[in-house]
Formats: sequence, structure tokens, C-alpha cells
Amino acid sequence: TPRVFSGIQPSGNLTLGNYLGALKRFVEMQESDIETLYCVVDMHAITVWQDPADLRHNTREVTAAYIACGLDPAKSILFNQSQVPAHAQLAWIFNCTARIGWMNRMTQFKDKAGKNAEKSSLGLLAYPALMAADILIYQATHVPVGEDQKQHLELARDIAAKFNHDFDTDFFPSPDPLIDGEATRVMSLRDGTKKMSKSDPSDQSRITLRDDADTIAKKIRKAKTDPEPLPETLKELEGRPEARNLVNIYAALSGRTAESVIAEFSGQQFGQFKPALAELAVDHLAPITQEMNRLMADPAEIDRVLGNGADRAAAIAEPILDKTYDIVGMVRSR
Ligand code: AQP
Repeated sequence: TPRVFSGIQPSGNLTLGNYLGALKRFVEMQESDIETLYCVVDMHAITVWQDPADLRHNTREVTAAYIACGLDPAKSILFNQSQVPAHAQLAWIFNCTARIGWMNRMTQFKDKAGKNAEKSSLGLLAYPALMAADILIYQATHVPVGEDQKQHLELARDIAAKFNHDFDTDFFPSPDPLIDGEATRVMSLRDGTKKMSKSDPSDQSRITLRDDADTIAKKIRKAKTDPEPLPETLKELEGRPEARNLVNIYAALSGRTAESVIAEFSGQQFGQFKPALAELAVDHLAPITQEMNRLMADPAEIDRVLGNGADRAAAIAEPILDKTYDIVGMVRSR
């Protein structure tokens, strides 16, 4: 049976990249009949240092964003990772399935560890094994993610395949990444070759779900572009990553193709296009931000949603963990 799983790290302010690459698509998946689980992956967040008070706040804020974007806790299972211990338990098994060489090849590890790989946490290296466990502890078949997670998804498939091979079973499905839409990789507003990220040191590089209307408009007005007007075809945007990024964002927010956006604005300068984009972004994001703020006024209610979600998630995960332990040969006497 098909089952959708995905997650977001509570590691800072959610960006327009997280919204278009993940949140918006989570909501679309919920509208299908498929069972959907959406996790706030707090255990992933601590692979780099998180202040405890910030971690608590951000965990609740990602949950508020889930709900404000349209996820319904009665339809989707919304929970935080650390409240379902089976994620960590399966991750240990997968740490013993995956090879160190596989982890060393991950571009996200290389980017985040930088030159000082020896000083990064062991958890940062093992991150993709925990991610494989997040997905496979539910035997999830479909994982909506942004382009940057593609390599980790391939690794999850490799782990499932090696486990199945080692133990001569077909227990774990091979999860399919769902990477689609016009904004699978939203780029920084300051540098069209870098992805928009929560952890970029420059606040001007991203639009966040905490920004008010004026801030959004200002960031878009100041976004890096080039002096050329918008061309007639997408092909002519090659070599103009900043321009391409703004067109993609416009397309994704309006639910249109990048082709139709370029056709409409062709010949116009960014002085005309940017205000139209800013208006669209504000129309889209302001109600979400407002609803998030309303929900954040009642943290106890958010915690209740997470607790309920964790109970429902654990009810699916525990029998799968039991079966995994049996396959591996762990004695179960209780
Ligand atoms: N720029 C992006 N464009 C499209 N999708 C994106 N995602 C992240 N950035 C973009 C998608 O959002 C989901 C959650 O991401 P995450 O919280 O696991 O962290 P990340 O991918 O490492 O994203 P960030 O924002 O850059 O966080 P930090 O700075 O903490 O590492 C994923 O589906 C991701 O693809």
C-alpha cells in the first residue's frame, strides 16, 4: 500500500524554499487518499548545535507552519521524531547496514562539514541512515522532497536494498522521491547558484515564513538580478540563474508553468516584474504567517497535536520494528 512520509528540520526560520519544495507539496499529497505522515525531525536538527530553547520553539513553529499551510492533524499524522523512539532504533540497524564510504560521498555532509570534517558530529555523517530509518520505519513508498534531498533518497534506497539482500528478504520497499513542480530548488536571492537555506548567514538571501509584507517586498526588490529585460523563452534564461530563480518562484506560487510566466512578462524589466512577484508572494505567505502566529500563542495545543501524532505514528512503526528485529535475529522474550 502506498504511504507518504516527509520531514522538515526545526533548525531555524522556514524559508520560501522549504515552503515551495516541501510544505506546499505536503498539502497537495494530503488531498489524495494516500496515508500521509509529516515529521518535525528534531533528531536531525541536533546533528549541528541547537540551543535547547530555540529547538523547542522551532519544533513548535514548524508544527504551526504545517497546520497553517493546510495540513489537518485529523488527516495527516503530524509529530516530532524524538517522540517515536523506533526512528532511532531502526537507525542503529541501518548504521550497521550502510557503509562509511557511502556517507563520505554525500554532498550535504561535505557542504555542512566544510574543511573541518574531523570536528563535525558523528551524527552529521550518519544523518542519511537516520533519514532512511524515518522513511522505512513506516515502509513509506513516496517521499516528497526538494532537489537537494535527492542524493539522500538514493542512499535510503541503497540501504533498503542492502538490508533486503543481506537478510534475504523483501521487507523494505524502495521509496520513491517525489521531486516535482517549478521550484524544486529555490535559490538564494543574493546568489543564484546557491540554494536558499535556513542557515545562510545572510538574512537577505531568503524569504521566511516570519517575514511581514514589507520585509518580503523589500527583499524581492533588493534581490540580485541582471540589467537585461525578461526574454521571450526559458531557453534564453540560461546563464541568468537569478532571473531564472525569480521566474520559477513566480510560477510555483501562481501554480503556473515557467513558460507561461515568461510569455506574460517577456520584454519587461525587473523593475516591473519584481513588484508583481512581491505582491504574489505577500498574498500567498501573509495569511500563513498570520495563522502561524495565532497558533504559536497556544503552545500547549501544538504539543497536544504532536503527542497525538506520535501515538498514531508509533502504532504503525512498532510492529515494523519488531519484524525488523526478528529478521536481524534479536531475541524478543517479552
Ligand atoms: N531552497 C530549497 N528549494 C526547494 N526545496 C528546499 N528544501 C530546503 N531548501 C529548499 C526542502 O525543504 C525540506 C526540508 O528541508 P530540511 O529542513 O530538511 O533542511 P535542508 O534541506 O537542509 O534545508 P535548509 O532550509 O537549507 O536547512 P538548513 O539550512 O538547516 O540545512 C526538504 O524536502 C528540502 O528538500
